[in-house]
Amino acid sequence: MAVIKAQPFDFTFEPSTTGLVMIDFQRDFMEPGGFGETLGNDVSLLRAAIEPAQALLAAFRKAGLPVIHTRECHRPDLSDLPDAKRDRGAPSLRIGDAGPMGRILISGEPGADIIPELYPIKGETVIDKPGKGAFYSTEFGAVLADLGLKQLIFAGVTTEVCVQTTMREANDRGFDCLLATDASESYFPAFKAAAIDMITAQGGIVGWASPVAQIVEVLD
Ligand code: TIU
Repeated sequence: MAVIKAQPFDFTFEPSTTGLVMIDFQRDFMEPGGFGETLGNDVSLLRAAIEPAQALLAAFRKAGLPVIHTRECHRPDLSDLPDAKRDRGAPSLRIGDAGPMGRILISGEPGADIIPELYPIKGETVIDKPGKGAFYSTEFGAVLADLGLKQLIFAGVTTEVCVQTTMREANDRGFDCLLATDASESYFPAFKAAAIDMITAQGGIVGWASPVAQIVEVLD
């Protein structure tokens, strides 16, 4: 067993049953002209997570441990897009509309793909998901079971939306979940801080949190 210094207490894990989950590091959230910006957000805020996430990804690859990437996106025919999701709010472009990086949040379009800085390599699984959580309507749970994983380390965007939702779903399914705090960002810094507090309060009610440096040190 290995131990990472974390909040609210040490995260003890078996490396051979631990995987890295990289949530939605997509151009649509991280670059101008994508879904995040259509919702009125300053997407530059998310870029602080890139360098720490690169360090975490490199450490997992070096250790030969599994990496799973997710992408929030929908089928080109929108058959997996609920009206409630498409019609919510007043975005400048809706999901499926044509934007500068192709159709917003549609599978196969440039905007829905992962940013080049964190692009998956051969052997890494990529899960396309129509919801905020990675388990809903995907093969994510089956992939984790096939890999025999019990502990999951999370990076990704945005902290309080897709990352926290997936951590909560994984926690309910019996996984020990650790958030790599600086490898995750939000359009709302206060929400990121609150999400970390929510995850770790009450004796780690959803899981643990630790900066990348403390995780990488143990994987080395
Ligand atoms: N809007 C926002 O903060 N997030 C999302 O819509 N999806 C993800 O978090 N990936």
